[in-house]
This record gives sequence, structure tokens and C-alpha cells, in this order.
Amino acid sequence: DGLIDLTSLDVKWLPRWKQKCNGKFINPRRLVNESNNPKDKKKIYSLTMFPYPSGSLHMGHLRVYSISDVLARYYRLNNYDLIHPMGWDAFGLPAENAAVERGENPETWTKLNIQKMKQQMQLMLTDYDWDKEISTCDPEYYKWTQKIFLELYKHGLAYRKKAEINWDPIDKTVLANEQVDSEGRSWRSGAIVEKKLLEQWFLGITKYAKSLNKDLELLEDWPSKVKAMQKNWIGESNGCEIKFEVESNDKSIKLPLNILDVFTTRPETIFSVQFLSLSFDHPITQLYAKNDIKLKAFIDRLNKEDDSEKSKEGYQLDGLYVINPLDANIKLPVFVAPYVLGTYGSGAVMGCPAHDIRDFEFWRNNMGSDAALIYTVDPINETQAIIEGSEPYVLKEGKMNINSKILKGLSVEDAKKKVTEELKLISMGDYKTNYRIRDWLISRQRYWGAPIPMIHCDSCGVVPVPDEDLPVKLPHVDALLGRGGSPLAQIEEFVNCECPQCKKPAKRDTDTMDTFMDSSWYMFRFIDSKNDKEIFSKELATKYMPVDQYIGGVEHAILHLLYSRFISKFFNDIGLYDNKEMKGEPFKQLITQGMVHGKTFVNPKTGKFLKPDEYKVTETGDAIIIATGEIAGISYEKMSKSKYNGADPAECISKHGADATRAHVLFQAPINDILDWEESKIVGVERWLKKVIKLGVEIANKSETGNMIKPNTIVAPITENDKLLHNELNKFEIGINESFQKNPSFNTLIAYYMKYTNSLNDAMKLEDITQSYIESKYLDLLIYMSPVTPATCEESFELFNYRVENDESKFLLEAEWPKLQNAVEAEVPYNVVVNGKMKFVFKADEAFMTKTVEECHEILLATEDGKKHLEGEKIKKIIVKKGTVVFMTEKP
Ligand code: ANZ
Ligand code: ZN
Repeated sequence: DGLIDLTSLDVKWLPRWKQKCNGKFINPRRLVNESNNPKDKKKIYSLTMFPYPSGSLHMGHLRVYSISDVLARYYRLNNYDLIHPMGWDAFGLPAENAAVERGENPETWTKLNIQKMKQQMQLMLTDYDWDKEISTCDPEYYKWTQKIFLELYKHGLAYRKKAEINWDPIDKTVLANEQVDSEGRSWRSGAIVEKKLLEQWFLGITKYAKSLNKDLELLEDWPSKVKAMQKNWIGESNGCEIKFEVESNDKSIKLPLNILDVFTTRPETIFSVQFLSLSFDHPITQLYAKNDIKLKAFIDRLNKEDDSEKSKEGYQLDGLYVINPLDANIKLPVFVAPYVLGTYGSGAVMGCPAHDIRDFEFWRNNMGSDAALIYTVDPINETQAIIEGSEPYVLKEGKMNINSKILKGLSVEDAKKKVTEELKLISMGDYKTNYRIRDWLISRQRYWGAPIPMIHCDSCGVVPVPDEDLPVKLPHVDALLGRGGSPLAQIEEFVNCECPQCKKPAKRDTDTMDTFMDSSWYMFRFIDSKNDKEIFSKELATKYMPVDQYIGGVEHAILHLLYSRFISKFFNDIGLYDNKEMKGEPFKQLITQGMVHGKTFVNPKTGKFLKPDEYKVTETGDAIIIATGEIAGISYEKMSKSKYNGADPAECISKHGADATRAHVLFQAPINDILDWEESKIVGVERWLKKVIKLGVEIANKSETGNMIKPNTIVAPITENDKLLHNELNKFEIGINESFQKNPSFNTLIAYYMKYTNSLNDAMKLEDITQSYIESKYLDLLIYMSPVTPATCEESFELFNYRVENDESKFLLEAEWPKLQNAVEAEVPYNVVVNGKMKFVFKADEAFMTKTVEECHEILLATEDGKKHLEGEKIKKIIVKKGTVVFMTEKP
């Protein structure tokens, strides 16, 4: 097999396929599909998350595009009406930053990268619908992104608000909350994020919070982990809104309101409430801060401090108190407290130090350690008892005690209901559902994005750009100079314009949109990417949406998927397409591929990562540090430059060929799991592919038909060995088919291919086997394998005369997916041995092996030979093995 060079195969076949397809695509099967009547075809929209055009494909891309391409080729073989597009998520910061560094235009950089990546994708033999290609930075695309913004605006879902925003001091831009990690750092630059007040554009995703949460239940084919993350992000919380009357001893203070709303999930603790806390931006706080310098100083100080320690601090508002709505005798103090979020609920919280740990600590810190606690919930179970006075009872199960007055004796669940009903009766409270999700801040003070299509006029205010003036094009700049501020604001020809309403001079909005906006709707545009009249055709979108299969990384589990769901539901609601069944959900099935980890070598003493020239790997697989002779630590970790553990897909393809690389990446791990990349293990796949080709040579040489069997010809098994082989292959064929369905599993798929190959190989050594049957099955194997290793399959098919003599222009890739055959009745010969002597041969079907020995005895007794040798014998022992039945009789 040293003669077979796998790396030459894709190089040989790619141009031939391409030529056959007139350069339009690289899979000749499409020609067959196109000539079929599309009416009776079932649609499949198989979408892979489109990449950011960084310039080079990484191993994660190799993995996800292999998965998506194999699925697409399978669908083509099965005659689906398939959409399998590819495009570019091309706006965004990296291009802008790269452009600043190089002193050139981001567009130039982006276009070059797109070209490079497209070429690399072809080297992988991926077959995408390039006729549908889109790039989000193309005016023909972002014209529609702007139109969608205007539609949102028209429907009250886009608005401007002065907001305390997250300011990234390195990238000099505003970030969405989602782009700030739990440590308060920018997801991109890593800088500690600062707060600033700016007018910003928001999209009203919170109006969709309820349906975004509820409709997760329609997504049966999404990983439950992703659904849980979405649910958590939306943060639906069911509770009660309670009204407290506010009064001030100081009659000179005119309160902005005399009722304070609080949101609570524990209304049953109403009689445990010992204080109320307000957020910094609550109207009452704001009012007091105007006259109270100490309060203002308190707020300023805590606004600057880190989150961790400040939660216990409070500032009591002098002379202000509230009244418990269920007991007018209870008057409660009011604090301003940093732990109360201005953006959640009503920015006011009822404090229950006896039943909540945060309230307990706050109370102790502000009122001293002797301040009494009012417990109203008792544990049911003694093991849950607490030391009263020194800790809160925080469990949400229990029984209401005497302190809780009208609730006494009730369970927590019943008390919750009762309190809410009581409050409803006196109009002092009601059931309330809150969501943690905030509206989507989409303004970016950057250049490389879709300009927000709005105009600011001194007389008319904010005016939308009329449809006929779209797109608002990004002005061309030769080079971006620096990272400061908002680049568009510095380009006067862009800023200065005419107000569409009054025609007086006006100014354009100089913000661009968050790139998540570009990617929130691209799956719609793919369906109708050339439409220059509308965002997309309603008819086509109704036909092809939702996406049947969305393949991508789990890193998009929250934001991108949530934004797409929001926009897709909005399209459905305003009638841009109809998707009643799935309530506007854009993705039916979500397949999340795991990360690719690289083999990482580390010096165990220093913890430093080793460069490739700092260690060598021994035959046993250990790694030795060259400088010291010590053994290096080996682990698999996320690939990164700093760990010297990266692998380059293009390099792997040039070394091993596209087929082996694709098969290896799929074989090494189930789709959802982390893939520990080890290039050396590719030899296993290479050995198999060479075996397939060698087997083809052997079968072609032995052919009785002159190698004239056409792909997809069914040859019936004739001999017993044919039948046994048939049934064995049949099991693998079932496995192969299942590997593509519902939850694709490509590591098992390739294991089935290997078993299939071995079975055919073994069968070639048998005497009583029909060559034309083997030949037909070998061609089936090639078709089955072709989604994964198209070049190897084409090369093997070339050995057969059918192609050479009949039609040189025919490719294996034009064949159809083989129809699954049934198993046949096959008989296996058994040597029947009695007391160590072989007496006769008996033939039985495969079910014989599954019977009990007693049943086997009976079956044999019913045969002629059996009667002769076994009748009347007293049997001591029976053994049934494949091919033999052994009897021991009692010695006569
Ligand atoms: C009284 C109470 C008693 C509470 C108790 C908890 C335990 P989720 O589940 O996240 O909705 N809360 C309400 N608004 C808040 C705000 N703006 N900032 C900070 N905390 C706020 O949490 C709801 C609970 O968080 C509410 O229930 C309220 O405290 C607090 F033993 O009310 B609770
Ligand atoms: Zn105007």
C-alpha cells in the first residue's frame, strides 16, 4: 500500500468534479438533483454558523464544516431540496482594529480574508451554495439590516435612552451587559469596564421575554443545556408586587410618590419585613440626594467601589417610613442600599432579615447585633432547625407561625397565595412576573458596522431615514487613524445631511449597530439573497424556515441564539413570513459541536508551556524536556498561541489529504464532545482508506462481469456465504443510516464503514461467494462513504470498467444513496458431533443460535440424520456453538 498516495486524490478529483459542474460547485450529485422534479422533494435547511472572516480556518472550523458538509452530501444523495449556504459575519471590531494597525481600510482587509477562507474551505472539499453567499458588510446586505431596524422602530421596539453604559476604555466603545464578564471585564479587550452616561439605541427584546421563555418548550431538538442557559438568561421570576404607603415626618419634603412598589418572590414573609431598601436611581433616593450631601457622597463612593464588599452598607433616609399594607401599626425604616438594582423589579426591596441571608447581614451591619429578628416561618423538620437570633431561616418550605397573624398554620405555598389574594382585595398588591433580561443595547461608537439609519433634526427630533434612501452607506475612508471616540462623527460629509421631513440641515446618527444585529437575521437572507426589492420573499421564507438543523459552537448558546429568536419571532408577528407551528422560532434542531483541544506540553516544575523544539516524544509516548531530560506533563487544552498547542487544518490537509483529515476529525470524538486533536492517530484512518482502495483493485481484478456493474444495481445474494455476508452488511447499513438521522453520530458512522470494509475483505477469501454480489456491495460501500471521503471513493470507482467503458464522464458522486435491503434467510452449516465423533452436517438459519439447547436437540431429532444418530440416546450434555453442535451421551 506504499503505492497509494492519499494526498493526491483530492488534488486529482476536485478539478474534474468542478469541471463537470461548470465551475459552479464541486459535487456532481447536484446535477442529478437539479434535473429532478423539485415538487415532490422534502426541504431541508441545514445551516452552519457563518464565520467571522479572520483570514484563516482553525481546527474548530475544520470540525464544524466537516460535520455540515457530510450531512449536506447525505441529503443530496437522498434527493432533498436542500439549502446549505455559507457567508461571512464580516463587520466587527477585529477588522477595525487590524485596519487601524495597518493603516488601511477594514473593507480591504475583510475582503482579502474572505477570499483566503473560501479557498481553504474548498481544499476541505466542502460543498456550499456559493450562489447564496452573503457578507454582512456588503451594502446589499446591510441595507436590509437597516430596514429591519426601521421596522423595529416603527413597531416601538427601537428607542433611544440615556443610559449608564459599560464603557470599554481600551476599545473605546460601549458594550452590552452580555459582553461584560462576571469580573466586570470586556469580553473582547479584557479591560475593566467603566460606567458612563450616554444616549444609546436599545431594542425592546424584553417585550418578547415571555414568549422567548415559554417557547423554549417547542425546541425539542435542542440540547437541554442550551435551553437551560437561555432560560437562566431570560430569568423569569414569578412573585408578587406589594404596595407600601410612604410617609415622611418632615412635612417640608414633598415626596414624588406616596406608594412604594416592591417586587418579591416571598410574599408570605410580609410580617417578617423589617425595612425597605431603595436603589440609587429610585425617584425617592434621587429626591433625597438633592438635599443631602452625605447621601450623595455615599452614592458616589459606592458607585466607584468593587461589587464584593459594598452589599452590606446602607444609608437610612431620615424621617421616612413605610406602612405594612396588612398591618397599619407596623412602620418600617427605609434605606438606600447598593445591593438593590435599579434595573430590576421596581428598584425597591422589602427586607426580611429573619429569612434572607443578604437582608440578615444588612440588618446586622446597619442596626447592630442585638436588633431583634421577626421569624414568621418555622421549619417542619427538626433537622432544619436554626439558632434563632444568630442566623436566618432561609428554606422555602415550612409552616407559618404565630407572628404571621392571619397566615398562622398555613404552609409556605398556601401563605403565598393567601397574602397575594388579601393584597389584591385591598388593591395593595398582585401577582407579578419579572424578567432578568434587559433590553438590547445596540449602539456602537465604531466605524466598521451598519450605520443606524436615523437623522437628528433640531426642529423634528429623531427622524427615520426614508426607505428609498437606504442603505445609509458607510463613507469610505482610506485609513482609520485611531481608536478614539466615534469615527463616523469625525466625517463631516457623512454627518451633515438634510432632514427628510422639514428639509432643513440635520445630522446623521453616528453610531453603528452591534454585529449581533447583523447575524440575528442572516438565515432569512440566505433563502433569498439576491432580492433587491424586499428583505426576503415571504413565500420563500415561509417555505424554507425554520432552519431544520443549525450547527455551531456552544459559545453562541445565549446571545446569538436569543437575538435570532427575538428577530425571527418579530418577523413572524409583523407578517414578513408565516411560522405558526413553531411560533416564529428560527431553529428546529440545534447541533452544538464540541471544542477542539490541542496536545499541550508543560514543564511540571515551572508550569511553563513548552515549544515544539523544547521537548521530544519517545516511542512510549512520553515527552522528554530536552534541556533537562525530565518528563514533561501532557494534557489537552483549548488551542492558543501562548500554549504552542495549535494545529493548522490547511497543513493537515496538505500532509494527509482532505479525505483522511475529514474522516479523522469526525472519527475521534462524538460531535458534542471535546475533541482531543492528535494528528499522529490519523494513521488508523489512512490505513482504512488504503484498504478500501486495495480491496477495489482486488475486486475489479476478480470480476466475473467484466466490472460492468453499475452503481445502485441490486444483485441478489445467491450462495449461503453471500447470504451470511448480506445479513452482516445489512446490520452495518442500518447503522450507517441511523448515524445520519435525528442525532447524527459520525464517529460511529466511520466505525460502521470500517466494519463494512473488513467484512467485504474477509468475504473475498471465501470460496463459495459470488463476485458480482461482492462487486455490487463494494459500490454500495463507496456511495455510503462518499459524504465523508468523496475523493477516495471516486478513485476506487475509477477501477471499474463500467465507468471507463460506458461513460467516462460519469462520477460515483452522481449515484444515489443505496436503498436499504432486508436481511435474507441464510442457512449456516453445523457439524453435529456425538461423543467426539463428527456424525453429520446440519443446516439451520441464523435463529438456531438463539435457541435453548433443549430446543436445538428437538429440532435435530426431527431431521433424518438426527433420528439416525440421536434417537433413544440418553443425553448428558449439549453444546451449541457457531458451526458445531456437540452431544455427550451416557455411555451405553
Ligand atoms: C422579600 C424576600 C424575602 C425576598 C426573602 C427574598 C427572600 P429573583 O428570584 O431574582 O426574582 N429583589 C427584588 N427586586 C430587587 C432588586 N431590584 N434588586 C435586588 N434584589 C431585588 O429575586 C427576587 C427577590 O430579590 C425578591 O424577593 C427581593 O427579595 C429581591 F426571605 O423579597 B425578596
Ligand atoms: Zn426636520
